[in-house]
Amino acid sequence: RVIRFADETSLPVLAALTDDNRIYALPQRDLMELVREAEELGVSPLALIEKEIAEGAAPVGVPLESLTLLTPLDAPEVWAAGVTYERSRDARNYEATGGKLDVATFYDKVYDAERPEIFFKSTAARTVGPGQDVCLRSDSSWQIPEPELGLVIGRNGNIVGYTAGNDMSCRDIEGENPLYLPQAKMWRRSCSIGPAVRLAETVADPYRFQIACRIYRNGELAVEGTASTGQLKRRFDELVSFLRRDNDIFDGTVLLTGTCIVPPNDFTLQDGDRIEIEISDIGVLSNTARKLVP
Ligand code: DO4
Ligand code: MG
Repeated sequence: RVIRFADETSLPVLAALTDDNRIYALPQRDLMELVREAEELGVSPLALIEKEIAEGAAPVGVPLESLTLLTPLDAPEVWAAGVTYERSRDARNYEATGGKLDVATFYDKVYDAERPEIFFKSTAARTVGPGQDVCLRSDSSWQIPEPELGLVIGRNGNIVGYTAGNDMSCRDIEGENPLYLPQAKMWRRSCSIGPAVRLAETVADPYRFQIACRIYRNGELAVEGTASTGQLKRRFDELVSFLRRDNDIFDGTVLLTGTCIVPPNDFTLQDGDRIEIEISDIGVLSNTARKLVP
């Protein structure tokens, strides 16, 4: 895995995190620089990291928990796919129809259509990393986190790695009118990614990631859900290919792949709730929800 942390002068340091939790500071400034360098050398990113470690990359002498982790990369853009799991389709139908689950909607249509739903979710400036606050909108009273697997993509559409992401969402704004989707999805600090990027070449089967979401209120577990990327309706390369149709993407773009865990319909996030999103082989992304202070 690859992480970034802040050094004592608050500058970002790129580091490799081994499965037995050893950490090595890498000379590259960020993940995509490492990927480009590996391309130029004709080796894989993992092979380049192994070479750096063999040639003396500095071991970081403190445990992971005591580092100030940053977003694992400055994703220039974060896009998101929607209604890619049955659970998301059913939750959206509930919002849009006031609970009349037998009514067919555009969510049913998009779930079955050839073209997936893909929307613009965030920019680097709106995206936070592990341990940072995500914001709650002041004009919504039905807000949830959406735990999602994120694909880290290179400019040519190659999947470099996988991370965890939170597509914070306002169910009331989206349910009122689908044209309000951008407002239901994008505001200050409405997206988080991290804590690490698992290099794609180290993943045998990306349809076997286990995803868990836990929400703590006043230190007590209030909501818990689990799912697997095996339940995804689409293929990851299919989502990437639609994102790239007649579109330029930048190195390090993140594509969130949709949520498969939705809290109960009577749940809304409150100021101070701590959200944990755990994805197997990636790690735990933890953020606290905070009301926006103008
Ligand atoms: O249709 C709206 C958004 C869907 C979404 O974000 C998801 O399924 O994760
Ligand atoms: Mg989503």
